[in-house]
Amino acid sequence: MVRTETSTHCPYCALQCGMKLRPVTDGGVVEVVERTEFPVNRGALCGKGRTAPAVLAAGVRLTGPLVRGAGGELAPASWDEALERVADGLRGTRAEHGADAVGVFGGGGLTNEKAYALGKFARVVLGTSQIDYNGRFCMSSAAAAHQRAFGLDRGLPFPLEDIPRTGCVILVGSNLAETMPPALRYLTELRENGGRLIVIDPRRTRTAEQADLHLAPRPGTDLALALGMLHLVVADGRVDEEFVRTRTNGWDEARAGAMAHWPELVERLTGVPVPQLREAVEMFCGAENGMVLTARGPEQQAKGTDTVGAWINFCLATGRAGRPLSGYGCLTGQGNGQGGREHGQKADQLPGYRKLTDPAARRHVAAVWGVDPDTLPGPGRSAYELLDALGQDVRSLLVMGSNPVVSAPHAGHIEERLKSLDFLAVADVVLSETAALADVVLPVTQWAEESGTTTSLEGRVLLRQQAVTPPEGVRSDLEVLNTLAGLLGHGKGFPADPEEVFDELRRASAGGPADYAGITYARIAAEDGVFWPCPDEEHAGTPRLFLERFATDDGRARFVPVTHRAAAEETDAEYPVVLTTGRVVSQYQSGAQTRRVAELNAAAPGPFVELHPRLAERIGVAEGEAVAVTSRRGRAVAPARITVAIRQDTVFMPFHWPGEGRANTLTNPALDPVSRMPEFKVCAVRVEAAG
Ligand SMILES: Nc1nc2c(c(=O)[nH]1)N[C@H]1C(S)=C(S)[C@@H](COP(=O)(O)OP(=O)(O)OC[C@H]3O[C@@H](n4cnc5c(=O)[nH]c(N)nc54)[C@H](O)[C@@H]3O)O[C@H]1N2
Ligand SMILES: Nc1nc2c(c(=O)[nH]1)N[C@H]1C(S)=C(S)[C@@H](COP(=O)(O)OP(=O)(O)OC[C@H]3O[C@@H](n4cnc5c(=O)[nH]c(N)nc54)[C@H](O)[C@@H]3O)O[C@H]1N2
Ligand code: SF4
Ligand SMILES: [Mo]
Repeated sequence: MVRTETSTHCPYCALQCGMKLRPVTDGGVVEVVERTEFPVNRGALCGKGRTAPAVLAAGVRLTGPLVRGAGGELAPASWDEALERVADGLRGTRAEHGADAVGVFGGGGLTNEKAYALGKFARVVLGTSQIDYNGRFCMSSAAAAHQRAFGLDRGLPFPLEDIPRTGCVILVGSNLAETMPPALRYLTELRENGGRLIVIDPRRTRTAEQADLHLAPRPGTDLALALGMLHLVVADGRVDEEFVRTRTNGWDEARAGAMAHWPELVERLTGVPVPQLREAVEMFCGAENGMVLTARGPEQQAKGTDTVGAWINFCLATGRAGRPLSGYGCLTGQGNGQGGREHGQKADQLPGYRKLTDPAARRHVAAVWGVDPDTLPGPGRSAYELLDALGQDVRSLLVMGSNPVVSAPHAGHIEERLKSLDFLAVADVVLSETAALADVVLPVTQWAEESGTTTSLEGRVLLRQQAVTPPEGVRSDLEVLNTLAGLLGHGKGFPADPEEVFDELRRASAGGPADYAGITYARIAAEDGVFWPCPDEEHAGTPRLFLERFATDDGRARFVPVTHRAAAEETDAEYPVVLTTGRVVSQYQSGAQTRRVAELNAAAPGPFVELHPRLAERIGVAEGEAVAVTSRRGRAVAPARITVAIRQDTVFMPFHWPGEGRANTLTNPALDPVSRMPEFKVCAVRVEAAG
């Protein structure tokens, strides 16, 4: 047997590490082999990437459709029966309650082709405005702030390889060492080159341990912190006046906002001592150039957009933007977190990062789709608002690529809303907690079993190539949409072949902000990825943005005036502790995939509550003992993990598990007014010994 290796990328996070897959049996079993020539990770992988093939195995993944029978149990069914049931369910709702009573919930892990096809399916076949996706819970605040300031949202405006060559990096609320381990190398190299690293995180994480300076603010106070640092920049005369004058608009108003946040006030709000604020400003401004990178810490707040805006203001005022080796960037999270937010599964969006409300965009995309622009619905609800409307305004739902029972804020409530639906269909690779509630479960192919493109956190469009034949009984998401479209009267326009979909996506995106027109499968394979925008096949792609001009009408970046405000839920006598949430290295997201991998479960077997020894002593729990965490929305119980690495007023829970230790039972669905991002990173809780 010929053992050929196939080059592809990891199914999980936005780093999209390159890897090769090598067959180990004739039966479709593969192992991961290093792909050292791929520049981003140079062969390095974290445990999740290394063990990803475990989820390909029968017994772990779904191998046939399931349909809920009269007795209420999910039972095996044929594909014909399952898809007929889905078509009937969606058609029935539409006939009875109108097109907007049918909802679609997508995911940032879907390939560009799938995200594109899903958005088109919703608008053209279902005629519904009610589509959104889990990326709303991810980087939407940074995306909104990017748009506001730069006129364009690409997470990183420069490739990762620039990081080690800048002078100073401020990393805000990113635990890169656990969430993108191979990328830690860029920070290590930065420091080896003499660059400085500042980490801002309420916890002394493995990432914070690498820093020259670690600031540990109270969760939810990043906006004040950024404004306080900008205040010092102004007070110390460190504003880059020339840059502000020639490349930006709106400085006077932004400056006024910062001046209102004097250091002592900021110390009081954040808990970060004034000397540390000064040290951070001196370190950053003392370097020749610098970058500010944010992740979910400051973004997943009900003021996430303004918070990122404040960091962008800080970069603009110091002239650390739109120049080589300087800039603001967001570390996007999901495998296709970047591409998934560009091609139309977002409530207000058309492919190519076009706006659904823009008549020219509607005309362009409608022409590619062969429909009348007037038939395209308008913008729909954001992810949480959509989930919150289930069983009421939205009565049927198709989920593709998300597990909201575990990952949505106020998850107990969302679980009830899902149960109250007239009809729920879930396409997934495993029987997730959300799939377990469905009327129909559609088992779909996974990364190694299909081809498709993803766009990494760098804006680099990558190709995952099929390496194995999927098991019989499993179909791709594109095949599912193709058949459903046919059953619902659209026999054309939904090809199942990914490259055919990509070619259409190229045309649909042409001329838009995220222009993929010049990117082909062949080019990606030959060039280790192509950075968008890439308007034609002769164009080399765009690794670095904004060096000449920003993507606004006049080419200038826009300062946005922002002022600090409190978290949506403040601590009080009844709920005196702050809960924040996040990730551990060995589990991914809702855990639907990684909780099924023995090696990862051994490393991270279950939920926990991280708390400071003082707090543990106060409530009388010892290491490993059960802690009850109660918020206004519910109660969760998990073992104590006691560490001095966290603030005394804060507890941390990872959100990867369902059941009693589900962090999202507690979280607050208060939404950012611009991005509609829920406040995953701050809510008020009470902690007690549960014994
Ligand atoms: N192992 C693993 N890796 C992943 C994922 C995963 O689930 N598991 N998911 C992927 C995805 S989709 C994403 S979005 C990324 C997320 O990547 P990160 O953003 O790095 O992950 P988080 O753990 O959510 O949050 C990062 C840090 O924010 C801190 N934080 C909490 N509250 C605040 C606050 O108010 N202010 C500040 N400044 N910091 C705060 C937390 O203590 C935490 O250390 O990871 C990707 N990679
Ligand atoms: N408390 C708290 N909650 C959070 C966060 C937090 O920091 N704190 N972070 C938020 C963030 S940043 C994110 S990104 C969300 C993520 O939360 P989820 O949206 O739940 O993300 P996943 O667990 O990745 O869910 C993806 C689902 O799709 C399936 N799947 C994978 N690939 C495919 C495919 O190609 N096709 C189909 N049909 N299915 C597929 C997987 O098996 C899994 O069941 O969670 C959010 N929730
Ligand atoms: S860092 Fe992300 S892309 Fe790389 S192997 Fe780990 S999960 Fe996969
Ligand atoms: Mo995410």
